[in-house]
Amino acid sequence: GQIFRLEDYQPSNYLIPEVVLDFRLNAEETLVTARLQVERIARAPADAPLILDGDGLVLEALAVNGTEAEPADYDASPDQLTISRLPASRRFELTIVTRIAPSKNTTLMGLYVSSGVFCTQCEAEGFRRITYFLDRPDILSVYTVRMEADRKDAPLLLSNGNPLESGDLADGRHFAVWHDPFPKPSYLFALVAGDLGVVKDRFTTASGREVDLGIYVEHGKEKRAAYAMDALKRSMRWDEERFGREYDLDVFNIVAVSDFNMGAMENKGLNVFNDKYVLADEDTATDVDFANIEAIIAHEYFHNWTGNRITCRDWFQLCLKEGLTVFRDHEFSANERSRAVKRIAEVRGLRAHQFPEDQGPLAHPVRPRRYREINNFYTATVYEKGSEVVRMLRTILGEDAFRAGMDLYFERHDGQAVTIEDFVKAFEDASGRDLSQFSLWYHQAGTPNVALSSRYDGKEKTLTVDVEQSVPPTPSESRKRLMHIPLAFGLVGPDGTDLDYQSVEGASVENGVIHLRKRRHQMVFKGVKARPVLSINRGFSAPVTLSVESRADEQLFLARHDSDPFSRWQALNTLLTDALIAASKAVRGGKKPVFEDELISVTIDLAADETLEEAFRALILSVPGEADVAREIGRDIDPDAIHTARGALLMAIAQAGSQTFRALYERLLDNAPFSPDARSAGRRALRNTLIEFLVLDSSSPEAAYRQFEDADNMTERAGALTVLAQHFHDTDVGRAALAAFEKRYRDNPLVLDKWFQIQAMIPSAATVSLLRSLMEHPHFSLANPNRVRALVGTFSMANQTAFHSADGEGYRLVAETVAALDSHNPQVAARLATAFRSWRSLEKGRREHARKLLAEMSKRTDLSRDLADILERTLA
Ligand code: BAL
Ligand code: ZN
Repeated sequence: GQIFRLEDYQPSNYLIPEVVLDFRLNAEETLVTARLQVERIARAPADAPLILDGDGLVLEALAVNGTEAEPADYDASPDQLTISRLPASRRFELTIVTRIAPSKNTTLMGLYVSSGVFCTQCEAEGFRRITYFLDRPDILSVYTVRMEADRKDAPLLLSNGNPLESGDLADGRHFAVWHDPFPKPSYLFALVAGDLGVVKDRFTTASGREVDLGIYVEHGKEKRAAYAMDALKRSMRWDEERFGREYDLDVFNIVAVSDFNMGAMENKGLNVFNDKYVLADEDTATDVDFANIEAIIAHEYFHNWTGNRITCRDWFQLCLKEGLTVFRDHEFSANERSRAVKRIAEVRGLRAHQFPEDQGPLAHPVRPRRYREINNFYTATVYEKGSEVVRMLRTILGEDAFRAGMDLYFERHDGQAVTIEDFVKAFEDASGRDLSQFSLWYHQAGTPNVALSSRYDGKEKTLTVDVEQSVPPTPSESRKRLMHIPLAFGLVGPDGTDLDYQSVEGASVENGVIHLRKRRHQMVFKGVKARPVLSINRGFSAPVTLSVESRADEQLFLARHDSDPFSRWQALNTLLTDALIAASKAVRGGKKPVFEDELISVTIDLAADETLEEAFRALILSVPGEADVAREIGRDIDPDAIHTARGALLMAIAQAGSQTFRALYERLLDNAPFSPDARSAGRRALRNTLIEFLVLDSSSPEAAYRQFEDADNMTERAGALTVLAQHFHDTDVGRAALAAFEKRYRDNPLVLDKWFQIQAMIPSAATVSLLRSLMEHPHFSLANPNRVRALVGTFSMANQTAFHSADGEGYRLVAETVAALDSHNPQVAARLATAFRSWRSLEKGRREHARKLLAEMSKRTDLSRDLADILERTLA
């Protein structure tokens, strides 16, 4: 397949300043008439052909300046329309008529039908499935969209921008016209037509613009959109207050659909959402769902400036909008919730999803230099590491200079399609700083490692710190350059407060941040009055791995006393991970794992510490997962040994914490009416972690079953069911709970997804066959991405023992699903296939099973470009 390279970027010879689209909507056959005002750029030769992108299109008619084109003057294939003879004038009009079949579109790209609703998904290259176009993000056009549909089936007709007119037509049909005054790339085009319920509200912007807000959902689900609406209004206000960004149209609409490849899409003025990230109430959504809805509503809304008003020059620049917008939604959530808890959750996510990507065959820079299929680059690296890079930029510049850089970026580039270089330049110009070394974070793949050791001289009152950075090789990048790594730190004194020092040599230190720029730094802190413990990378200021030479008692001290809550969690997490690695080794060597009493007691003490917020204490008790331990081990992994080791640790904590946990669990019971706020969610999170320890300690499912029965909200009900499924799936109680849940929520797809998901995580040799039978369940369907992700995606990402079962049957199940899905929805198939990305780090037997299956799959001749690309890179 063709490889696209950043260095090959060429501006287009033609622009399309204006587009008028006309849709005759019909599920089986939709006619699309596109009237394009085309302009040849001044320096292009007059005979330059115009090559428009298509994907599976049928051309019905083509006219140039209103006259039907001569067949000899153009060439139309499903994937391209080349017009070789064009008017001599630089401006002309093209009229293109295409015929498409929305009901047959299973890829969920372009125009398709989801539960009877016409909707679109055009990012990255879906617009070319609707009409022939210069389908690239640097072609900005003003769109006017006219839609015609059956009034009964589709009383609602929405597109980007503001509504212009609407009315009735003959034969029960009607029409509406929308106009978006802001030039935009084709990937931001959207239309929705169908019969939906709506929640309406209004928002007045800082400068007094009245905006009509609408969230469209299936009839009967309107109440479940209330939280999303509230999150939307808070997001709009926050972007004004924090970044000075106001909304710019008269309407802002969100539509929830049930079949969607991604989480949501930021189409100008008409966001389309996976309904999972809109619909919530206490009976059907967990606190995690509420938090995700808040974050994603914010994310898509924030794109209005970072992505839409200023967009990407080409798809290599994807992180320009995504990394930045993730950073903005993270800051928003931190503002609305607990900053420390939010940060810990972000870092856990980064380590779980981005680190393995960066450390495996699919590693790529935040701004990639090449791709075969851009859909495969909507990755944790582009999004999450991209956000970390922006966070580091703020750490380095400080809040004020960062804001000045953002202001300059908005002012300078509004209405443009730009690059990462443009973005970084705005910060250089606003701050007067040289960010060239820092920019390597965008260009160089791999997770840097920072090795650190320190020694204190009590006589001289000096602390000497030796630091060394290294970046491991990644595919096609064997030699790495030195990075600028900002490490926030503190010298924690005996009483837990940070010690002062008089001066420091060997590296620049500003506002509590060490700036590493060289391979090695030897730093000397002078005038340090007592022996400190070095607390490093506070708040996870840089996305690196650390190798710290420090004693366990120093980490324990930090866990108990660091003034930075993130570092307290990190210190404990490091100790628990090290203990689990040692225990896994013991298990593999046929020994019984043992854990230090002090490690167990600090965990329990922190969980019980009433001065700390409950959500933080819940994170303290969520001991590192099996995948976290596997990642840290890094090679020759035996998932069964890790599972056994972790089980032993949970049991040790459960038994030692027995009394404490019991009392705490009762005390946390909240009789107040449900509220999704962060504090209440924290209490429920802590109760949910405690219930697992209670049932482990008592060896009985009773307490969990009681919580399952008594719960008045989904967080506690699903939490209890998860514990029952994990530990008591083969008991009557476990089976009864699963059956009761299914009966109650059979008709609610989003909740039924949880039922599939919880079973996909069961750590048992029987889970593969359970999954095979669940795939025969009347409510299972490969056509619905949420369902596939809930069952097979969860299995591959969150069931270490069964997915990696030693006989290879877990791999086979996933490989077969990927293969079956590929002809239907390549994007989802390719994403599922990334579950194999760490195959080389497994022990020999499993590695061989995975390799064989991957090799078999990659031999198929009918693979989609999406899947072929993932398989080829995974095997390389
Ligand atoms: N642009 C694709 C969905 C998102 O990141 O918002
Ligand atoms: Zn985004």
